[in-house]
Amino acid sequence: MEDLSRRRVLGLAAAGLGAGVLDPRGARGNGLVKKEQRVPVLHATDLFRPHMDPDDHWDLACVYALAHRGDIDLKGVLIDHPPANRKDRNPDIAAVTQMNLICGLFVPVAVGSPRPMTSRSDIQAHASRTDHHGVGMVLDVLQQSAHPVVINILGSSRDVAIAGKKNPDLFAAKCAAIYLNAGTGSPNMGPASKREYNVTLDTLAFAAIFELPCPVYWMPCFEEMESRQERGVREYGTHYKFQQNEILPHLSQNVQNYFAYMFGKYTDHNWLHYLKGPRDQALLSKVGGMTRHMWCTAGFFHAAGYTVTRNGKIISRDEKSDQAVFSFDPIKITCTDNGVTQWTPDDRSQHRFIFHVQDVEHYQSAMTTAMKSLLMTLP
Ligand SMILES: [Ca+2]
Repeated sequence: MEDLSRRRVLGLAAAGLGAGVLDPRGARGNGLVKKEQRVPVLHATDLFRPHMDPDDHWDLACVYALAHRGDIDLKGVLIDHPPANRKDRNPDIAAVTQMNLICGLFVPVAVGSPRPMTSRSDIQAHASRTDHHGVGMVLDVLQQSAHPVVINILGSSRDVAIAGKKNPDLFAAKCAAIYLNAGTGSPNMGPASKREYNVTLDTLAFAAIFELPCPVYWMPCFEEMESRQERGVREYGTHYKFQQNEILPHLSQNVQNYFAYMFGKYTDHNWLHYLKGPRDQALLSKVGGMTRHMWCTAGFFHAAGYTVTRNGKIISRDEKSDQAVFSFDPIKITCTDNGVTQWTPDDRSQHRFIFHVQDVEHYQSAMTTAMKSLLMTLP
């Protein structure tokens, strides 16, 4: 076993994509990394106020922490249109604005399409510019970026799928990778298997992502949906959980207030004064005792050029550590219109990969430790 203490941890991003050592105090400012070296990222998320699943707010904080550190260049936040049956929800522009202010960034926001795809090649030619606000952001970010862009999908696949079908040549040239957080990773998914939530948001869009001419890093949320009891860590599912007070009390007051404003489900417009105001210790203590279920964290590290060891250390993907708790394995995959996936390992595959937990025993604690050290870099 290698001596981790002698290894450089929290190290270099992928070759040519970033440079520097992650400073847990956040002292490494954005100015130390040239902008063109950061990985351009577009973040598509079902981030609502009041929140539905608060994991999207944790994820947003993670990508802002990577942007603040200079690992990624966060090009935009695309927020799904609230589901048709959730008219009490709005895209949480306050959370994005709070994170922009905390990090001194100016990341724009767009809202996704309310129109489900009617086939997996449906480009919704008659949609208004309003309906295609999010689709427009995807196409614009890819067109304007000097370097190929990573796209994170954390909710519906709709807007990215429509954009890809509208301009496949642009995706071939300018989409570095799609990290698709949806579906179930069982190699034996049957036609009657229960669909994962993000798939059900727009099943045809989920299927369409696998047809796009760009790399897809598929991150199934669970291995399968059948066993509802103790959903422990499985090899082909990203799911893990942690108790929020493992991380919350260690974050800056700004970031604690960002989380409290979300957990409090405030729908006032007081986001700025709340952010700068006193900590709501009673609320934070209450939510600190709650378990949070998480899925997407590993993809953020991977896109930024990192992996995570069994001890929760964030290291460069280039280090080829045998201690990495996850990998992305090349596969061949098909997906039906109903969202039923079938995949097999394929060493020749260049553009389709599946998330694979390499260390089932340590994955959950490793991801929690890594997320904590990442979020502690936020000012
Ligand atoms: Ca989500």
